[in-house]
Amino acid sequence: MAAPVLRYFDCRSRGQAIRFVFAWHDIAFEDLRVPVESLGELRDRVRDGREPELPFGTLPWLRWDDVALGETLAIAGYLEARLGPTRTPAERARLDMVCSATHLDMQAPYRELFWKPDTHPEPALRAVARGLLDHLLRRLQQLESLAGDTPFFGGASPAVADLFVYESIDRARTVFGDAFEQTLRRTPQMLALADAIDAHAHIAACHREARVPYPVTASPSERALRERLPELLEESRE
Ligand SMILES: N[C@@H](CCC(=O)N[C@@H](CS)C(=O)NCC(=O)O)C(=O)O
Repeated sequence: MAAPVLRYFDCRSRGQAIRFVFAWHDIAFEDLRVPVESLGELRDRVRDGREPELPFGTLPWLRWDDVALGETLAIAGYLEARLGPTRTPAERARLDMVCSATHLDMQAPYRELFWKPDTHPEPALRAVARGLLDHLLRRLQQLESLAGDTPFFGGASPAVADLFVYESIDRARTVFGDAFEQTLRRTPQMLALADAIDAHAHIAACHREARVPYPVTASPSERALRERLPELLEESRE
């Protein structure tokens, strides 16, 4: 059987949760990382019909054996069906709900923060960053209410949805540092879920071997904006 191929930009955005799924399951996959600077080029190729394998002209894209898929949530659903235990329709729907909430509401909103020029006026930038942190806390509290008495949404071991929760938390930890850590302590089950996945040997290896990309988005302003964040968030607490 051929190794799965994941094609995505060399940033976290919609691809990192999927990379963590393969890492957790110790599945060697071809991690085709398109440089973030190539977004324009990809758009040109899609427009000219030179990307026939991408169903909607977007990444991520996964090929595994005879299945080829676009759309992040479809890929997540396929991986859960292929790698997870048999579940009832209600259990599957609950996991889909968690994947969708984390992907659309905890990962996609970084666009609003980073797709801004790095000269963006400070009060506005601070408000967007604070707004995103508050939004993440609300989502974590909602996830905490939804969590049952097992360590993961998937039960005793993580489902794909848990790795989407993990990516949302790990990304926020990396981007917001202490400001997010304080937020996370208010949802102890989500903190425990993230710490348990963090401690897993294959996930720890991804971090240790720098296989998790620094950029969250393809925005050329991201690095400069991130460097300003700790100071901005510190000031907004005063
Ligand atoms: N609904 C799609 C959206 C995918 C998407 O917009 N991907 C971006 C990269 S994060 C892309 O490929 N953009 C190409 C473009 O904007 O032309 C999904 O969830 O996978």
